[in-house]
Amino acid sequence: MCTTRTKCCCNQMHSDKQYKDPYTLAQKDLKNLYDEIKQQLAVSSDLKEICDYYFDGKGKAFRPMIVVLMAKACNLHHSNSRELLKSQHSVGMIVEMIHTASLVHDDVIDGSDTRRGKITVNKIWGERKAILAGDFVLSTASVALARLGNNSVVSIFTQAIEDLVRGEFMQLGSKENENERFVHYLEKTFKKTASLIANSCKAVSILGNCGPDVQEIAYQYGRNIGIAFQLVDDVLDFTSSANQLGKPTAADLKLGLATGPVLFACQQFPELHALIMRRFSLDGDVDRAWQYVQQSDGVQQTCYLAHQYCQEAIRQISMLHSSPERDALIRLTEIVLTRNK
Ligand code: GRG
Repeated sequence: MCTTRTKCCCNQMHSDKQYKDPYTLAQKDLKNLYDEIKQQLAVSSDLKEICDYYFDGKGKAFRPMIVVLMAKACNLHHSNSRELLKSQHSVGMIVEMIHTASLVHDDVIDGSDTRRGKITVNKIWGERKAILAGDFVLSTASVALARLGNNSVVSIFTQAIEDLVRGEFMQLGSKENENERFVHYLEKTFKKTASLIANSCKAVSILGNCGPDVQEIAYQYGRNIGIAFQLVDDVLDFTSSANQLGKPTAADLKLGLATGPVLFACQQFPELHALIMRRFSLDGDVDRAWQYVQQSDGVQQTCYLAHQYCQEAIRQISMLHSSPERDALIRLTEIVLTRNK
C-alpha cells in the first residue's frame, strides 16, 4: 500500500493511503509486455531494429497499465473473477503498439530530435524509414487485433486510429474566434490522446462480456483521464525541465501550438491573440508568449481543468464494484495530476 501524501498540479493535497499503487498492481501482467511486442514484430533486417527501438522499457506504459487494471476491474464487476483474459492482455500490447507508431509518425511531422531522452527514429534512420517503421508497427497491431476475432473490438480500434489522425490534423489548423478555439482545442485533445485510452478501456470491457452500462463507464473513465493526461502534458511543456521531459521545453510554442496554458493566458492578455494566429512565427514570439503564460494563471487554470476531468473519471469508475484494481484506477487520477514527466 502507498502511504505518501502528494501535492497535485492544482495545489491540492491528496491522501493515497487506502489505494494500491497502479503500477505495482499491474506489474505482474505487464512484465513481459515489451518482449512480447518485439516477438510480434516478426521481421528481419534493419526494419526490425527500427521497430524495436522504442520498445526498450523507457516508455511509461501508461496505456497498457490502464487496460490491465480496467480489464480486471470489469471482470470482477461482471463475473467476480480477477483473472485477466488472454484477449485483454493482447489489448495492452495493441494499444502500446498503436501509441508507439503514432509517436514515430508524430516525430516525423514535427521534425523532432529527441523522444524519451533518446534520439528520434527520424534523426537516426531518416524520415522515409521512420514512416515505414511506424506503418509496420501499426500493421502488426492490426494483425494482433484481427486475431482477437471480435468485430466490435476491431471497429472500436479503427475509430481510435481515425481519431489519432484527425486529432493530429486538427492540430495543424487554428481558429480566429476565442470560444471556437477552446472547443477546437478540447476536441483535438480528445482525438489525439483520450480516444485511444477510452476505446481500449471499452474494448477490454467488451472482451470481459460486460453489458453496455459497464462499457460506457469504462469508456467514460478512459475519456476523462485521457483528456486530463493531455492537459497535464500541455502544462509540463511550461513547467518541466527538458531533462525531465526527455524533449525540449516550450516545444509546443516552438511548433506553433497554442495549448491550454496559452489559451487561458489569452483571456488575461488579449495581446496573445495575434501571436496565436500567426502561430508564434515571428522572432521573439515564443519568448513573449512564454512570458505572458508565466505572468498569467494559465497553468493553474489548465491544472484545475485537468482536476475536473479527473473528478469525472473517479465518479464514473466508482460505479463499478469495489476491487483493488478499481481503487488503483482512482489513485491513478492523482498520479496523472502530480506527474512531472
Ligand atoms: C500512425 C496511428 C498513427 C497515427 C498517425 C501522428 C499521429 C497520426 C498522431 C499522433 C498523436 C500523438 C503524438 C499524440 C500524443 C499523445 C501523448 C500525450 C503522447 C505522450 O504519451 P506518454 O507520455 O509517452 O504516455 P511515453 O513516452 O511514456 O509512452
